[in-house]
Amino acid sequence: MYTLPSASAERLRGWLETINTYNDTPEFGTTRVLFTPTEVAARAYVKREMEVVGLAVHEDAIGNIFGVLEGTEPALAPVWTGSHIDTVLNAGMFDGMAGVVAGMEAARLIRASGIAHRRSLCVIVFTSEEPTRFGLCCLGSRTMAGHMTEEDTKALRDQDGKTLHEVLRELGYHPAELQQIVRRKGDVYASVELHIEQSASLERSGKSVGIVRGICAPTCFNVTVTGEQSHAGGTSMADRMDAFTAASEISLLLEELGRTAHESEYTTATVGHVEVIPNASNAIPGKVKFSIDIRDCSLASKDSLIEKLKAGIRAIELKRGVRIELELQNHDTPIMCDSNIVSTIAQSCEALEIDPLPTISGAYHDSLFVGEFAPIGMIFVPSKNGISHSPEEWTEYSDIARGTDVLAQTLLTLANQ
Ligand code: HGY
Ligand code: MN
Ligand code: MN
Repeated sequence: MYTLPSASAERLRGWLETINTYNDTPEFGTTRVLFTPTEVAARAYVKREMEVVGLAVHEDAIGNIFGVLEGTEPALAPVWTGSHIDTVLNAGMFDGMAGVVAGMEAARLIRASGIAHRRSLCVIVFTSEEPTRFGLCCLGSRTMAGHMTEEDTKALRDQDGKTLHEVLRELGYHPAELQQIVRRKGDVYASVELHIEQSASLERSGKSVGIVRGICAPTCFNVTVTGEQSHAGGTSMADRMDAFTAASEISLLLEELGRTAHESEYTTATVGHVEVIPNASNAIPGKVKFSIDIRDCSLASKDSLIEKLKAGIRAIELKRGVRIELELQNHDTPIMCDSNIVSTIAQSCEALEIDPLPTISGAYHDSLFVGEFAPIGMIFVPSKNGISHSPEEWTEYSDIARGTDVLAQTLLTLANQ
């Protein structure tokens, strides 16, 4: 246990409220989409504040931001913390941002304490944890794990048809140098991300800190159902090939499988984005495009659900005479957290007289990909009513401060291992 100053809830609040002013939908939640002028301005603000804290700031070829507090033995593999500042549409002000400001505050506390730490500490803002702009999540950490090439950035397009490659080049980043970002095992000693829980387990248990044991991983598909566009009044019910009712049947099948067909209690299945063509009240939809998001903490359980889903989709295709195309976006692997980091977080909680809740993350995080090359851990702080990805998202600043105290103790302990 180290004697560190307590984290300042007011400072955390100031950072979070200022980051939240970089928002494209102030009338309805928070929207800060990757590499838009709003997000770029928010990045600049965070970089300035990192420098105020005393961190040496740099960015890599895909825009991951690093704020470094150098250790006494800088040649040793560093300890990482951090999260993201991009959001989904009409979101809240804590998802990702809480982990970034907690990392900055933990670094500030450690620096103010004057206690030596052998390993350097890096506070990271990962590029694009959300899939909002390019349909693929965790672009920065996915690249670090070696899953993103320059060719991939040319294939990812946003809703306006612009590629990630073009956007990176326009902002002065270097998509040709992505390979230099790739990390190998041993490059990072430990990584600990603080995040809001985005679920209600902490609140229901009356606890203020969660220790994450494992992180569920997403498998995402874009589905296109092609039927026959026709007149709503002139086409008899028997003569229709209605793409929307076929899509609806797939969605209900997915919900049923999510509820019943799995071995793990952490399975989720969601249709979140739907596009109906021509979207006219008196025309039978000829085409429907929609998203499928399946999560699980067990890969075997997720794979078994996907097989059942594909069989069910084939049956719907035959029965309704429509064509159904499934385009896989990503099929990511769940991960368990590192036992040394989990016990270090637990010791920090004990030293701070906090009784933590061991938990599983239903949401994915950049730690899912960092965990492919480094030992990871996560610290959760409560989400009011378990709500996230919504303007109703709320976490008490005092809870973020308590979580930051645990984070600072944990980072300093790991940095001296
Ligand atoms: O969707 C997720 O799990 C993350 O919050 N982006
Ligand atoms: Mn999110
Ligand atoms: Mn997040």
